[in-house]
Amino acid sequence: MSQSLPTVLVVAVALIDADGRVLIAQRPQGKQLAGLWEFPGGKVEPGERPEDALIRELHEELGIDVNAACLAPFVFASHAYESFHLLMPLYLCRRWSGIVQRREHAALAWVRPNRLSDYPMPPADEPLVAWLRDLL
Ligand code: 523
Repeated sequence: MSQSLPTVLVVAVALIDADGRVLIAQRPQGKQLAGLWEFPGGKVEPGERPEDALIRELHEELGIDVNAACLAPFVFASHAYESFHLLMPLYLCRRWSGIVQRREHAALAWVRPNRLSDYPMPPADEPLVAWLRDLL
């Protein structure tokens, strides 16, 4: 029954470059939802501040450093996966230091907001695209 599913808090980011393109990342083989294009991020560890979790994930996954003051919470995704309910704030970020590198994903892509829907995404991420298109 969906009410008995645990809620898992995941944080994600829309990195936006100077041309208004958004970074999406393809989940690698061997992981849940492999092949789908996600907004980068990951799970918040117990006791961790969500913004700190995102800063940690961006460093690990993309090799960039982000200041918490540059993370603007934008919209929440909420989706019942088979074994847990995902709650995922999407932050916007236009400033970071370092060069984005592919460290953990199968591929990275900088995509114009009106082309994001060309990329198959996890069901939690899909509804976020329309919000971003309206904003950017
Ligand atoms: N999502 C998701 N969208 C999205 C992210 C970053 C994550 O739907 N933009 C889902 C995918 C996983 C769960 O959230 O089911 C946790 O994400 P992540 O990236 O931490 O997943 P895994 O596969 O690395 O999980 P662990 O190996 O358990 O850490």
